[in-house]
Amino acid sequence: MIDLRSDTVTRPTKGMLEAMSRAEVGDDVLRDDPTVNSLEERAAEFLGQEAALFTPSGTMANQVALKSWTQPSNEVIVERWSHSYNYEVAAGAALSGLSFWPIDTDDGILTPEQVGKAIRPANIHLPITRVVSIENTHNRASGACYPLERVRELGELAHAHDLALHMDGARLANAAAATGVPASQYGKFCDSVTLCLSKGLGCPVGSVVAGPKDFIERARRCRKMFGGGMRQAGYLAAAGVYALEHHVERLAEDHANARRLGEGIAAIDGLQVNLDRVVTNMVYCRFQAGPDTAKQVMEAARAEGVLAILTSPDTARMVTHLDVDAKDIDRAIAVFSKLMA
Ligand code: TLP
Repeated sequence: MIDLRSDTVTRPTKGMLEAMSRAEVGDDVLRDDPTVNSLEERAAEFLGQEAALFTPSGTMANQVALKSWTQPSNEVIVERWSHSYNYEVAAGAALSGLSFWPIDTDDGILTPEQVGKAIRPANIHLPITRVVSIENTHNRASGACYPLERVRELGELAHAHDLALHMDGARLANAAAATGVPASQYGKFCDSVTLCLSKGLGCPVGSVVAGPKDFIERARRCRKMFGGGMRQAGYLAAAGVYALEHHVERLAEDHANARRLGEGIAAIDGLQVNLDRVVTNMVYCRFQAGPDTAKQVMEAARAEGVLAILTSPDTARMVTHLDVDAKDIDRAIAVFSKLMA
């Protein structure tokens, strides 16, 4: 199978499994797990923050961050198609009593002007804006990256209004690889940052959320409340430590494969790819003939061993990762080419 549905589908490599099986562990709820502690220290440094917390998922990392910055009835400014607003089962509303102010963009990237207009004025009728949440890379915007300067501007704006700037950095390592800006530089302008270890970095499980020490203390309590206090989690954290050491540099390969895939797919009649938007490890491809063709071709591709997902009735997303190589990409292009002919 050539599985391009997501970069979450990877299996741990032999080296990673060995590191996991050798891990020294303890009870992490009691703060006794040396491998978790080591991962949290390294992740904090990687993300340019004082401290970090290991969580089972990216969703929990985002939700723990939102809860740690807010009180019920506060508001969070987000991009319309952001993950934390669309794909986390309305957890911000359900678990933290938050409302969201979604902003429409063409490219997933918020501007200070848009955010400035969305901040609520002081008025007894209105919720209090508390957080601006940005996504880097932006999943639904084809893996778009924030320019560092934009993050700096948004940080300044947020702080001038006493708001926290949160970055959903599920794929921040991809943004760093694509822009050449270290993740820690992005992190410097944010109050909190998440990073998924189980996406491009290839771990079976896990994310981190990073921020100032007092924020992480609150986040630790929120994680416990959400049921994310884990015990001998060092076996999982060891995969994260391994990934930070071995799987960051190689993300450039995934980006080169995405470009190869995008160019191959764009050359097929009836399939449309905006190549300007293929900047990290994602390719969004529109079936010009519409949803019926999209569905049929996707089913036929599955039968030929190539998996992708439809993110809307006529558009497929394909994501490259460490379990697909250039040969797999060529095979996927050949399959779509044949099926579209
Ligand atoms: N994204 C998944 C799906 O949920 C859509 C994927 O296949 O891309 N932030 C961003 C930007 C994400 O893309 C995701 C997962 C998360 C957070 C949540 O991570 P998990 O799945 O670990 O809860």
